[in-house]
Amino acid sequence: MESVVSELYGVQGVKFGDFVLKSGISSPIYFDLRVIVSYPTLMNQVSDLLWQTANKAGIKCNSVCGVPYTALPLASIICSSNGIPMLIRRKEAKDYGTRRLVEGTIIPGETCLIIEDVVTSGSSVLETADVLRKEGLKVTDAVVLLDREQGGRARLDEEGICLHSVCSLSKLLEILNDQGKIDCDMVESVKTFIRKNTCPPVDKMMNCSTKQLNNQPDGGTAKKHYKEMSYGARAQLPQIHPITAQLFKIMEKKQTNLCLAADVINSKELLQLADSLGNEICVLKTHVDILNDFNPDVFKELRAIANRLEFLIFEDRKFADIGNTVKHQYEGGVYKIALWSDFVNAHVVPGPGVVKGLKEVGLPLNRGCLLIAEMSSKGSLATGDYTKAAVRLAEEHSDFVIGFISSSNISSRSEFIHMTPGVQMQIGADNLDQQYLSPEEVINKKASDIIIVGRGILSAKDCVEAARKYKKAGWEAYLSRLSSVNN
Ligand code: 5BU
Repeated sequence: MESVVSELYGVQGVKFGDFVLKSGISSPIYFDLRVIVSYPTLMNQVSDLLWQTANKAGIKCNSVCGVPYTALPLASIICSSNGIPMLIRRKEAKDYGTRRLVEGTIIPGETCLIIEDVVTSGSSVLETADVLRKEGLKVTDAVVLLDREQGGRARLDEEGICLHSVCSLSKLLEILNDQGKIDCDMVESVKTFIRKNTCPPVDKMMNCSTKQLNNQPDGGTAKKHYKEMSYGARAQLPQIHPITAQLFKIMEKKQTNLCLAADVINSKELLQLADSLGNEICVLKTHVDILNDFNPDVFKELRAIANRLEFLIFEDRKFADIGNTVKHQYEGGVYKIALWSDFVNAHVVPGPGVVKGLKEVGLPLNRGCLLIAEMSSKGSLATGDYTKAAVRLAEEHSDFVIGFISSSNISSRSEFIHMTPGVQMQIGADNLDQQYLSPEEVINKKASDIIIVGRGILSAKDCVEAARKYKKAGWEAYLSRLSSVNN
């Protein structure tokens, strides 16, 4: 193993320095094991070690599946060298209609062993296990080259998966230190980083205060639903999209989960609303195409107000066409939405293409997208399997999709945000089939994250006072949700 660790260091599969992770956290160590595909001898050695570890543990399996993508070639080598059937998990379904997520012959009831390169929180292994289990396979073990010792083992254990690692992070540090490749200060600095960024077991998390939760980068995602996690803790999740992290941080800092639906038809009024209500909200939602007097400068000004008063801008465009068309609608035309809107939303009715098209424009600009999984209007057809399909699509594109428009929480993944329209203090409806729930119902009972309020605020005599009332109601509902599950 010593020689493999040395090789990994030599090919820069493991690096030391100052790295900013996707979550925004600064780390002294970084693994990029994708590079090993360029070193065939190393690939064979790593695959060998993985298989030896499985054998030593006495694992019996009918097939092997690598977590995409880095572990795919490792699984191929293991299967080919040892004559074991392989299964390939697709990250994206080939065809939305047939939705084949696993390639290979699946015999329900058989056992599949998962292979992975690095385990941190365990979420990638769990995702693959979920997919395999849904196909009727048993998943009881996972073999990993490197366990970062950040809580993944305990989390997997809770889900009935035993983790076997070729090497732990402590062992890797020890080997590289012995070989003189890193000094004792670096060893200490990595160990401190790991200590501070480890997800404790769930039973301990259940007793954590909100403050403690906020300091947990993984927020203890194991079985711990985000109903039980603070917005601040979720901002630190390893897989979080930068826009969602920013949003959760704003919510925690300003103590608001209120989004204003700024449905006005005059630009001056829009800017005045943004200016006077900006302190009360975390998001301002626009419908740019209802403005009678749109001009691009309005959105420059709106952006300046958003930056000053710290809220995000969400253009409720509801894209719903083929990828190529939505790409143009998002990037170009009169409105150039991608230029000024932090995130947008899309219907899932066209299939994955709509997300792929928007992503081509949005990803390079660090934008995000919500999928419309449910609607607030009476008789909406977005229910049942349609809603579930939206969740799957979000999971397949989590580099761009940040969450959902839905009436309640519909995904167990804490990094997704849920925003709910159709909110007023009084439960009821308007005369065009909009239906209303209260902030308490939406945030506390249905465990959504953000209330979207339009006329509840805009029709009030004093909009600022009304916004404060909704802000308070939304936040109190959130606090009581947290305290009811954490006490
Ligand atoms: P209201 O005035 O609070 O009813 O406004 C609700 C806003 O949310 C409005 O801008 C709608 O376009 C938007 N909305 C909605 O009401 N229901 C939905 O399912 C979706 C958006 Br998606």
